[in-house]
Amino acid sequence: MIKLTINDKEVSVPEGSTILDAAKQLKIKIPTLCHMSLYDIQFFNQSASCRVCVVEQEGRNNLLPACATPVSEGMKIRTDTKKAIRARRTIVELLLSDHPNDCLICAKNGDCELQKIAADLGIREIKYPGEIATFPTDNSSKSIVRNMTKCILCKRCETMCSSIQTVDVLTEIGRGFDTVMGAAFNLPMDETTCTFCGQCLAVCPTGALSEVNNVSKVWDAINSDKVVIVQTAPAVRVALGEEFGMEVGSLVTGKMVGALRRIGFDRVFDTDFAADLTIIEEASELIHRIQHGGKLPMLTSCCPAWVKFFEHQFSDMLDIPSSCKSPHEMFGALSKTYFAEKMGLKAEDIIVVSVMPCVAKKYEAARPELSEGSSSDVDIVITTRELALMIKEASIDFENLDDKEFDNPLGESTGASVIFGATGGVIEATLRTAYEFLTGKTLENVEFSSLRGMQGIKEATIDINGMSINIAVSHGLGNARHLLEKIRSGKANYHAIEIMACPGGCIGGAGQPFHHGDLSILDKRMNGLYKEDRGKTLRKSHENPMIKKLYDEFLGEPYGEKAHELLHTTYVA
Ligand code: HC1
Ligand code: SF4
Repeated sequence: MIKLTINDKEVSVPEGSTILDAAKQLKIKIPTLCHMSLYDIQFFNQSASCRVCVVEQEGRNNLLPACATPVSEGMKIRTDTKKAIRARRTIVELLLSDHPNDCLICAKNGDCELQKIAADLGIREIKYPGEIATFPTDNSSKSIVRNMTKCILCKRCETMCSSIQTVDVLTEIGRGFDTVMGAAFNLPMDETTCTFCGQCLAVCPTGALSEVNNVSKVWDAINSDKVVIVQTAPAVRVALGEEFGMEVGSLVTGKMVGALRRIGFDRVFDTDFAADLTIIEEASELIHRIQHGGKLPMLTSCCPAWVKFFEHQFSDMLDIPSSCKSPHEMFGALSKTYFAEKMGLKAEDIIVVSVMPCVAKKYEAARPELSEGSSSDVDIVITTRELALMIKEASIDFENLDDKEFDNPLGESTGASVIFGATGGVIEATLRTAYEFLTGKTLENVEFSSLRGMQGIKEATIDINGMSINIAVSHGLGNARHLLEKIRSGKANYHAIEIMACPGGCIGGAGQPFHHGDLSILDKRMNGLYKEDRGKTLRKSHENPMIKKLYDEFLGEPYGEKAHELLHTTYVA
């Protein structure tokens, strides 16, 4: 242990700790901007590029960046000297001198860390006005807007994209005043191997990276003469409340339905219904592969960023992911066929809006494979944050709304579908059904605890009728790469694998209220989903009566011809 003092207070910290770590232990606040530590310091950004965290060390003239300076024995640090405070202020003033001041209309207004630090330091003028490095905005993708005029070169996005997601798209390019974070050759985002997971924008401290905002498209749809139906993803209901100051992890399903109705959607349905359907198709596919010598392991395919990742990085293995469309895409396909028929409508009379915790779903909805003729299965995707904006715009008093129920026939769901939103949930839901399909017996204990939690890669062997089924779960694309490389080299012997691109699964999606890698927030959201599962009478997808009706009335056999036509897809290298 290393002993030092900060502001005359003594502290001992492990060797290799930084001054910032030691200050945290003493509960001494040092402002930071570029620094980021995620998931209990499993990952951190230590570029020390902004220097906002400078402190003074007794006996030295130069200031030290607290986030990147290791402690040493006997150090005497002061965080509150005139010199340190003045330097911090000047640094922020210089950052502001090269930053547009359109805060009122910025995508990150209210969530911007530069805005906050400027406010905390009481900055009220642009002290060094002059030329601002200006770059064209990259609007090429359906998911992410890249506005480098707002970039402060903190490199958090690069750390996220390279160290955690291992996609390596974003890096520093250019020199001097022309430096930006971008892809090689400054290619537009939609021409790169970016997965649109959006985790870079979730950690961007300013509005340099933000999601494509589709709110006005939804208002236009609502004000049109089309029938506008909305579906909500499992993870939205345990995070939306945070945008209204409610306790983290609050389950707001009923209020969310009420708000969507007040906004003016013609039908309020649940992606969970389609998640139950996905389970029937995915469990049937898994059983088919096991019984007919098909390709194993089977990988889940509901996460679009993960799909794009394997299409780019593991194109030699395109036969292992399940051919199932993701639940919200299955929902879209059914809305424009099954629901349309029931209502006597044509597909083009219907607009399907998805509310998702994810920004990659925006890109997914535009994939040509996921449409029928000129009609996309899903027309518009908004995130949890965008839905919160709409609720605020409509002046709905969210917290005091009465609980309402989803509409039917696409609103009924079981507990199995709700847990899709947490890492491990999809495979747990699949097992609940596969077990009963394969054995014909009732599964008494439906909770597979070894598949739950935030461990990067989870493994379990489940006995089904004397057969050992090997399962793996990973979340975060770096962990996914690790698993995929094991499979490619023949070192893994799994039957089924669930992969989600975002740490924590969809509860940690880039469209959720910003969680800054705080594990306690992800835990609470996860627990909210497990609570909803436990509260349901039906907890296995194949018990959903509306799904049974759907097969009887419309689809025929699970994994049959019509199901293939509407609910399955293909991948491209
Ligand atoms: Fe997800 Fe899914 S769980 S991908 O994480 O399979 O986004 O919540 O909607 O489609 O159901 C996201 C969440 C979501 C799909 C489902
Ligand atoms: Fe990298 Fe994901 Fe950002 Fe794309 S969206 S640049 S893959 S972190």
